[in-house]
Amino acid sequence: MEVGVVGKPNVGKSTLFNALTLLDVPMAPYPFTTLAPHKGVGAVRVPCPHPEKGTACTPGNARCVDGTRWVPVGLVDVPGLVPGAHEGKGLGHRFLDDLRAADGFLQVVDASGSTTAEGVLAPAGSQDPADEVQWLEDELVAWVAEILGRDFERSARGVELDGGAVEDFLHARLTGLSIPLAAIHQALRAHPLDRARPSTWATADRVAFARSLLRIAKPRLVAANKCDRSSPATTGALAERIDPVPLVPTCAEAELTLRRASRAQLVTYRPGDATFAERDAAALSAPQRRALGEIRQILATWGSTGVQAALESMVFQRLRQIVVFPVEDETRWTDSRGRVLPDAFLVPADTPARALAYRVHTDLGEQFIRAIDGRTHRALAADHPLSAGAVVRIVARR
Ligand SMILES: Nc1nc2c(ncn2[C@@H]2O[C@H](COP(=O)(O)OP(=O)(O)OP(=O)(O)O)[C@@H](O)[C@H]2O)c(=O)[nH]1
Ligand SMILES: [Mg+2]
Repeated sequence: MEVGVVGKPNVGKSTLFNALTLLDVPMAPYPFTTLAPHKGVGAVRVPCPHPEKGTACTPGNARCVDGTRWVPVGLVDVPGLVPGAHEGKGLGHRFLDDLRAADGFLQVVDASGSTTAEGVLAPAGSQDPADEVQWLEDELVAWVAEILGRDFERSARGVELDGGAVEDFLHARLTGLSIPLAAIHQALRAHPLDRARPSTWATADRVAFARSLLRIAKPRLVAANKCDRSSPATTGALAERIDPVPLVPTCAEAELTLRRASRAQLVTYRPGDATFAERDAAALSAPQRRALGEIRQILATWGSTGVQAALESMVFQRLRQIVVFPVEDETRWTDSRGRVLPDAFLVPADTPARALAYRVHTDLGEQFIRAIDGRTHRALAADHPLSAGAVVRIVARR
């Protein structure tokens, strides 16, 4: 699972990325601070089932803090895009290829309306963030249409001659974009295109197809950042105007400060929380105390910094992921070495039991006999859809 952090320059993408990953990529109040893509790992929260067994767990990939599992999610921070990037404006489209593997896009906008389309600071409220939600989609569409369109006519004629399926042809052209074949079928249904003669498709047809495909296969969520300089009424109105793209107000700067202060043991704070506590008031400098006071105000207004909520909304609602716990002993919920609930896997909601087996190991998928529900101890067939929080043993031929 990987989420791309995208948007125009100077809106706080790297700040949000640093907050989620606790990495240290450069941030600055001017455009094009980020010049190359950065990868990192954030995490989403789910309840850990270990209390049901009355024992502690032995997490391997996803740490457990006070009964909450933090399940890793890949993140990519890319340089800012400007309108016309597909024609080479700004840094152009050069780095979009680093988003090929992204399953969805977290678009950061400046909710305070104080950054121009090129990322230059302007008076608050002078810019309309709804505009960039629209043009960013156009840029992403142009990117996909361009990948699709490379030498299109000639290749399309080849498929027509061979009598191949147009879906397979399109899928092959978009390999690397991690788009499932089913999404291509769905996007094609949305357009009355001549499937037998793809070579006759005009550029506009490919663009329309790319737009549907992106909406289906790469969900987007808007982080209305710098909300500390906006108001709930303003972000609420923005949310209505960009509907159906969902919006979460965020203050990336506050989240980054809190996470770093927590790492430095200055405060007790868990990402997503509505409050934090100073650990040793005497250890704080006057500016630190002032900054924390301002953050307290932000939390009081908004309920949280929104950063953790934005990532979780992306992963759980937009990408429809759930977390499941594969085990080897369905009674004790352990692996072969006796570790309790060692793994927590993100999988699409309703993943069939056998698909989870493949995720654990190809052999386990191929030799699959049945799965066993760790709570009911009932056998589950290969196509049984798993639900959130399931503890599952896979039984395979050996
Ligand atoms: N007030 C406020 N400022 C913020 C917030 N998040 C980020 N900033 C500031 O916005 C400026 C730009 O932040 P970056 O994270 O570098 O922005 P970016 O989108 O990565 O910019 P590019 O890499 O140039 O595209 C910095 O001065 C940040 O401190 C926020 O939530 N509130
Ligand atoms: Mg940046």
